[in-house]
Amino acid sequence: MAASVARDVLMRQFRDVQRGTRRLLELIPPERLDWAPHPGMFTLRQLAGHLATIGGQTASGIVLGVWERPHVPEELTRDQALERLEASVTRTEELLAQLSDAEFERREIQMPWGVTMTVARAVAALIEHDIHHRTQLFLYLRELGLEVTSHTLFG
Ligand code: NI
Repeated sequence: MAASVARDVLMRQFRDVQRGTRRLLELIPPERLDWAPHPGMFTLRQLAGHLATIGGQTASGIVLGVWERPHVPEELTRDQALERLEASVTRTEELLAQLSDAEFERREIQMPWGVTMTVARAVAALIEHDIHHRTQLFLYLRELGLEVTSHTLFG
């Protein structure tokens, strides 16, 4: 079977995005986990927990058809978020590795919000979602006075 360029590019981008996420999670001041910029927005803990688990949860939906309900424990620590991120990245890669290149590029799946898309497009949507929340975390940390820059993400 021919190697899938689209698959390689998407999976590499997924891993690259997680590396930046990991660097931001490491900078979270543990004493500020309950902080949020505005009432009703994610707290730092909720945001960290969401970023740390969404990959594996989404891969479960994409590959197994089991869409897990996101849940962030109220006492989640920064180190636990980092552990969860590692587990989530591994789980995402292991689940998606179960698919052939043809399935990855062409299998149609139903997303929880009702639209149908290929696995490749769903992985692109997962990455887009990760980048959205990673930018949110970046701004939270800036707001708290930490010296995060594009070098933090890409350096
Ligand atoms: Ni989200």
